[in-house]
Amino acid sequence: MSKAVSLIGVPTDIGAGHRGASMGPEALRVAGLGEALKARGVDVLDRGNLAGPYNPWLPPTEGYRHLNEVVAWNVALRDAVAAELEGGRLPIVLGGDHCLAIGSITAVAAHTRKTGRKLRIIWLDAHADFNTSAITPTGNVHGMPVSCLCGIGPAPLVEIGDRKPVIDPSVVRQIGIRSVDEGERRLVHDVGLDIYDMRYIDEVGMRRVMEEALEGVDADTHLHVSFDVDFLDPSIAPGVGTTVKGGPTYREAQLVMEMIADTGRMASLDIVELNPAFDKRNQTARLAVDLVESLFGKSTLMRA
Ligand code: HAR
Ligand code: MN
Ligand code: MN
Ligand code: MN
Repeated sequence: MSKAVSLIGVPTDIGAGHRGASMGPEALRVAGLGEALKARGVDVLDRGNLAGPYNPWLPPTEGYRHLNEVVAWNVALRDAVAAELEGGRLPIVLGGDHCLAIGSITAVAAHTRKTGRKLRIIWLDAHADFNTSAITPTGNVHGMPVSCLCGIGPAPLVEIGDRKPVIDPSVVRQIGIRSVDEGERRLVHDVGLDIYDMRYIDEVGMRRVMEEALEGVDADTHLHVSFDVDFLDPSIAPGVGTTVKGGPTYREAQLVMEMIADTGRMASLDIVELNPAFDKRNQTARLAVDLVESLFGKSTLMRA
């Protein structure tokens, strides 16, 4: 794992159904993200926040809310993430809502093609984020980043990269899923998306889920982690706009992070959907920092 990281704040809730994820970057800083990583020996550069359009808070047009603004934020993020990867640093995107995974992963996918590495995306979320304008119940683009990356979506988002589609669905492993809309359910089935839903986690346990999700990750793999904080059970993580009950416990979430850290292959990370307007005393931000420490190798004991 690269021991040099860059924090990129992206203060927007442009793709969300509630205001407030725009405060996520600062909440993560206040919770001590940078200091926690430095304490682990990581070289941390905080690049500050990207700039982009304000949220006009309009209803959807043709199935999308704020499409032009979503594109503007994602183009800026794509270029910022690309610059960090080219400089040999591990970008940590401080969201912001999950529409930002479009820009982030677009840069990551291009980088893996340039460097001839394999891409694996671990998508930690309560939601599959595979809606389209035709099936979305809301028009919120934070419910659509995975479909857009897979080439299903509006032209300015599916053509944001060096290649269309930006990724093949086969590189994605979704973990923690427990809220999928009606049309979305059919679509993820049709494209064969690899989804470890909560029922499967209950049945086989998180250890086996992670072994399966990380299978084939090797020295040539760029592992991207897209961490939607609503992945976590709302009893421990209330600070998100779209809570869904029945999520992973504290220990299950820690095990996910520890097993990712054990691969040594994480090369980029999104932390998204943290919404301080819903949080209590910044506890969800502090939990996110705690989990990110594990992603960077913090563990109770030294292991063989
Ligand atoms: N599936 C619902 C929709 O499309 C809710 C999506 C919520 N997405 C996030 N990110 N919070 O996962 O509107
Ligand atoms: Mn690289
Ligand atoms: Mn999400
Ligand atoms: Mn979600």
